[in-house]
Amino acid sequence: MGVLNVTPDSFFDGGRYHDRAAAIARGRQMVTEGADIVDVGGESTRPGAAPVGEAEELARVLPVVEALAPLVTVSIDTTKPRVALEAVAHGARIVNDVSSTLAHVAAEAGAVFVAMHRKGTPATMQEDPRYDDVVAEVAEYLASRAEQARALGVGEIWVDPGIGFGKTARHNLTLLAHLEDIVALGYPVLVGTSRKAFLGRVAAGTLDGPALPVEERFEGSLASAVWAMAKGARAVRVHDVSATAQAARLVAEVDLAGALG
Ligand code: HH2
Repeated sequence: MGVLNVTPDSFFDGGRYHDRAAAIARGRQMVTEGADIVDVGGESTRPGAAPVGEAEELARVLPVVEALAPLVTVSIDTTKPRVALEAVAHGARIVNDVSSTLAHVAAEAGAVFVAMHRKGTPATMQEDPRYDDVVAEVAEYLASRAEQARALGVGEIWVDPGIGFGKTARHNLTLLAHLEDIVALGYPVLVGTSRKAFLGRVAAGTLDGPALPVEERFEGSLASAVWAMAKGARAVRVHDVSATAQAARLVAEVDLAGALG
C-alpha cells in the first residue's frame, strides 16, 4: 500500500503532493513501482497536526481518488464520514480510518474497512502513553472493533496495530515482535511503520533519545516492512513503494519455497 498524502503538512511527504497534478502523477508512479493499493489522505495525523475542514479535505482527495481508481485499488485515509462516503462514490474501495469510528459508513458504502488502534488523539497521543500489556490491549481493541464492524454489515475487515499512534518506541517494537498475536485474530493485518519516529530512534541508538530525521529512516522502514510481512502482515503501508514491492516479492518467494518443502 503506497502512501499518498495530498497535504501541506504530513510528516514525510507533506507539501510534495499537495498539488493535484503532482499527487496524481505520484499515484500513477506508485502503480508502476508495484503498489497494489494507493492510500489517499487529505489530513495529516501526525502528532500536533492542525485539523482540516471537510470541504478542504474533499477538495484535496476527490480528484485524486477519481483519477487513480481506474488504475489501482484506492483506499481513503480519513476520519470524516462524508469524506469516506464521497471517496467511495468516486471509486475508492477501502475506508482506512485511523479513528476506527467509520464502520457504519464502510457498511453503507459497501467498502472494505480498516480498523486501526490508536490511543488518544493526534494532539496528545504521544504524551506518555502507557499500557499494562500493549499487545493484549491492542489485540482486544481490534477484535472488538472488527466484531462491531461485522455486526454493522461490513463485508471485509482489516486490522492495523497503529504503529506510532499513542505508543512509545518500545511499544511499537513490542507490537512488531508479537505481530502473530494480531494476525491470530483472523483478519488481514495492515502495518504502517514507514519513516516513523521510532525507526529514527532505533537508528540513532537510543530508544528514549532523539530520532534521526525522516530522510534517514529508509533502511529501518524497509527492514520493518520485511519483518511485518514475514510475521504475516497482509499489507504494509509505505512511502518507498519500489523498494518495498521488491522486498515483498522476496518474502512471497521465501513463503512459497517454505510451503513447497
Ligand atoms: N499511519 C499514518 C496515517 N494513516 N493508516 C493506517 N491504517 N496505519 C498507519 O500506520 C497509518 C495510517 C501516518 O503516516 P502518514 O500518512 O505518512 O503521515 P501523516 O499522518 O502526517 O499524513
